[in-house]
Amino acid sequence: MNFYEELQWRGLIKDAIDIDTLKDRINEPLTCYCGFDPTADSLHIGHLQQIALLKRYQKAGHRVIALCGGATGMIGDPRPTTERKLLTADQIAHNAECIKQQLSHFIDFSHGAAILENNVNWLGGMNLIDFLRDYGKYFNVNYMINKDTIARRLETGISFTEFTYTILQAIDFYHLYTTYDCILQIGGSDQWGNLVSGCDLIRKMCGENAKVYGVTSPLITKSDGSKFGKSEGGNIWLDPKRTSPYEFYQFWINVSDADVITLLKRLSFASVEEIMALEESMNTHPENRAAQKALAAELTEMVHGKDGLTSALKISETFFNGSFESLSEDELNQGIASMNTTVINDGISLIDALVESKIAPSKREVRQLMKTNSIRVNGKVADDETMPLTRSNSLYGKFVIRKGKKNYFVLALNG
Ligand code: 485
Repeated sequence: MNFYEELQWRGLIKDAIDIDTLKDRINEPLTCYCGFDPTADSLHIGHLQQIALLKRYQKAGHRVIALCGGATGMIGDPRPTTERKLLTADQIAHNAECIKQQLSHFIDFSHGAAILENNVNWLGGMNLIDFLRDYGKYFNVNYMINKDTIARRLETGISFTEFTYTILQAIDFYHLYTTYDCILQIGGSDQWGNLVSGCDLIRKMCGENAKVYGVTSPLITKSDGSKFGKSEGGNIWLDPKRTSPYEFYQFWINVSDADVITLLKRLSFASVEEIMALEESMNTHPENRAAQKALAAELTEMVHGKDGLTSALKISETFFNGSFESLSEDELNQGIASMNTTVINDGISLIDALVESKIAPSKREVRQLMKTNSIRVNGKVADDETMPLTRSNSLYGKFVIRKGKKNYFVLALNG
């Protein structure tokens, strides 16, 4: 399998500009880029596929450019539904710093095999008259309003600000083409219109023979049609302060059998053979969840490092069947972040606490549950309903209650 065939096998090619030429050209070294707008202070798993793709290009011997949209972030790529709220210049500058940090965690920019750019460097100081004369002339408004991203906003309305966004992204491609001989832009399928704008602009400015390309990859969707990458609390972020390594690991461990192989192909660096073996194992022994475990371990290590993975595994193991005493306070907090917490008074008996916190509807129910060993307190089966919950038998002031196999709650001592 050559590089192009592998991208295809992995499902990483949706639409492409001039694919017939590119499928050979892509097997020789080239320079390519992908842009990220600093709309938040962290990237999320929706960005992971393009980050991994940049790494794939780099591994295949290509030079990659990660572009931080310090200027485009000030404008906002039109969303399908509504106008974006403008962020302040300070917010964008702060977010851009955070995102650049994150990108350098994934891609090694130190040896010239990769370049980190920010479009504020060429768009930031551009003069309005130059913009309109040098670039605006190449964009036909009739053509622009038929572009997908703009067409679907015509009903609800689109500001002139967002309307011009695609021109700015096109100028970026032109700039990177003339500065770094960058001939390929990649992005998710929602970027198709912007990739076309860029290639069109370069051909108009540099001549029809300019060999430039764009490749989109499909956005990740779930087999049941629901939105991918959101947990109940919102996005799954790459910043451990927003989504802990444990939560991140759990997200991937819980993907369905119907989705896991697609995700491995798209996001993992496991070889074709390794992924096929995991698929085989899923078909013969689905109960082992080997594919989910491999995916979760690889991505957690990629995003949170070896230590992040080690603690995610330890917390998962403890919550599944382990001894809670070995958890650090930070690990305990990662584990309980998404659980329902009730504050209780020091010294309250277990049975009163369970009823007051509505973990069980009545004392009778608590006794019933305890008879079948269905209540665990910090990992241990509870057999004494009168047990007082005090600081000395708590874990950092907390009690993790497990009811049945899967229902977890937290009781936290007051103060
Ligand atoms: O020259 C460029 C300037 C900005 C951009 C790209 C090239 C950013 C782009 N317009 C954009 O909005 N990208 C999204 C973002 O930044 O969050 C997402 C895309 C997704 C994928 C990802 O970035 O929605 O498909 O490309 C990397």
